[in-house]
Amino acid sequence: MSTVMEETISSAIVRSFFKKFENHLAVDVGIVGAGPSGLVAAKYLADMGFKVAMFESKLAPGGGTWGGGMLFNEVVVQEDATTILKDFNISTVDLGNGYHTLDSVEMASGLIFGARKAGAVIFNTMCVEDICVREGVVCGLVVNWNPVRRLEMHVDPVVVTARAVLDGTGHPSEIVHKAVDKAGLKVDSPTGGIMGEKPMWMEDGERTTVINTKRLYPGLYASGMAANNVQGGFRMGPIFGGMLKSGKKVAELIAADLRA
Ligand code: 48F
Repeated sequence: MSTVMEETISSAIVRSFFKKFENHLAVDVGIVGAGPSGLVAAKYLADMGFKVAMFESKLAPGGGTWGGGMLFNEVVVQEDATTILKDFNISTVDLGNGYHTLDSVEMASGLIFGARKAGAVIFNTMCVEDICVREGVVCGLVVNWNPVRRLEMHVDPVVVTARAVLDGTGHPSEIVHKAVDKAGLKVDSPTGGIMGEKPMWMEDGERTTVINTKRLYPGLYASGMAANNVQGGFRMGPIFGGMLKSGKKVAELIAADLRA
């Protein structure tokens, strides 16, 4: 009885995973959450030559993209965001009124594939449970398996150091919460803390998502709904132009700071 194939396959998976993980224990940019804003940021940063690792607590990256609006698997983007989708080779249907529709499955899978192909590495099923702060700079992510967190197992995490940390965790802005509530940092918001997301107002939410995308503290940035939650922006539902533009803006901000 031969078990050569079983041994070969197990060994290949274990070796290649640990090579990948070890190679990303110190990165230029650590992105928490693989939703649309984080994935767009990951692609552009990787395209610029930065070493990018993304940590996504769920099995499937893509965040709130997959389900469209109310599980109708279509989303809407504004005309001026379609250039970003073209960079990912994602198709849209022009409605002729300044808006385009697109298949949410194509959008999620296209953003994931584009970020990965650009060179960003996505560690799915891993959650970030804490941050590192040294000498006034956010400089690392504390990571663990999400099933460990969900089962409340008493298992210590490991640390991934990063020159820049992006909170792309969506509505809860989990990483900025760690910065404010646990590390006691004052972030760049009107109160120095987290203002909290306001109710639905699509037009204002879309406009301010991009404005709210900024460096919050040395080494710490927020994009997408995380940025909106920190600055007290409105929610906007299944329109995604603001998310895409936020991801592109934060990539440019991070790149400029890392090159300075
Ligand atoms: O919420 P999400 O899709 O992020 P986003 O880029 O986009 C928001 C839109 O999807 C939507 C919207 C559009 O109009 O309002 O909500 O702001 O994705 C956030 C991802 O972060 C993961 C989470 O599973 C999701 O896939 N995430 C959250 N907390 C953690 C995390 C964590 N602590 N560690 C790792 N991943």
